[in-house]
Amino acid sequence: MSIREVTLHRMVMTLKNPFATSFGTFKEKEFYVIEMEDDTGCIGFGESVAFSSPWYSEETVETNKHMMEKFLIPLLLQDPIQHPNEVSERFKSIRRNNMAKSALEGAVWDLYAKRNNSPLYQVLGGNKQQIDVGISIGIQPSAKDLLHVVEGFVIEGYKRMKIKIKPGSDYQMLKEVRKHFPDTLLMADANSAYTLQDIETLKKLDELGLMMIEQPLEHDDIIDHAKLQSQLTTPICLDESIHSLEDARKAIELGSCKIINIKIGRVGGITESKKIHDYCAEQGISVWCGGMLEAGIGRAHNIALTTLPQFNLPGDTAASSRYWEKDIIDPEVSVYNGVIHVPNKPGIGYEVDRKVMESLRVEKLVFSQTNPVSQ
Ligand code: OSB
Ligand code: MG
Repeated sequence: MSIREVTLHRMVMTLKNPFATSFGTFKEKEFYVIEMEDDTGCIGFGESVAFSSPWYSEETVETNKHMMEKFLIPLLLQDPIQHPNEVSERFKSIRRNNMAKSALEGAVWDLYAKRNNSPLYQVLGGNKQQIDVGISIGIQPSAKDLLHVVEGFVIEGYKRMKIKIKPGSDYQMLKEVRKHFPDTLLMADANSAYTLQDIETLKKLDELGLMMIEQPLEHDDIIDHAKLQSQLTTPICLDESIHSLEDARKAIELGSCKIINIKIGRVGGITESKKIHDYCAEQGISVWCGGMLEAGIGRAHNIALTTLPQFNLPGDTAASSRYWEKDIIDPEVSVYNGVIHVPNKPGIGYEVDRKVMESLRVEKLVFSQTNPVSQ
């Protein structure tokens, strides 16, 4: 397939409720929708996931734009592509910038599936008609607030509660939740807020029967995580530390984690996500699909990926309405009793609602084979 034109739509969407992590509070999400058209007029969509500032990883919305515009889009427009698996190969000469690469690769996958008139999840080899999902809950001002929020999501039927923690908002808060919800699947996500000096606090969490603790230590560490895991019964799940199959292999070999959160953007695309998934399946390591407060297109890619068999724990892909007044896809992603029904339409399985998208768009850039530099 030959890619004729790539359009970048820069979006700003306001979150319904601010989302607080150990690094700060999000009120809105800025990102690019990637629209990719082939020589037959078929269109695929992707979504960039980097945030406006580089707190989660070094990438930002601006660096995504720079990399796509100056390096990655010209590489895609240059020669035809037979299969989306070739995209990461083609981008190999460019170091890291995984979220920029992944945004484009996602559009290639959608385009490829649509050309073949098949749902993306089937093209990926997924085998689930429905997927189980949990929810990620931001840091709350008090235990009372947290209990109230958790109760709402338990009633909605989400399959597990992930609660953001940081020093000073951890053991006591989670203990209250455990007391009121003895049978709910609970986990914590620290987004790298601790060091080994906090080991006593982290060990106390073992009392609470958590499914796992996500990324307690530094984003670029797998050594201290291995030391910590050897002293905890709670499984460690790595998020920020895993950018590739090689990272996953090393972390598993060292014993740095027992579970991996796969985020398509963080690992550079669906092809790399599948490789990590397959390796974890061989090694008996559970995986689940993380989230980056995506709008509908990114959410749809996550749903397709989650249909692979080793995604055997509930992910963070919640309903569109948890984040947005109005999502950019039609229908929106809906969750009933903690389950998403996987769409059977070609490609990502949801239509992009152009009216909504254009109403929230702040910039549009077009690149074509004849004009690989934006008009
Ligand atoms: O660490 O998984 C994370 C949100 C923003 C950045 C990082 C993370 C998160 C979440 C929410 O936990 C995931 C979601 O609901 O999309
Ligand atoms: Mg995380």
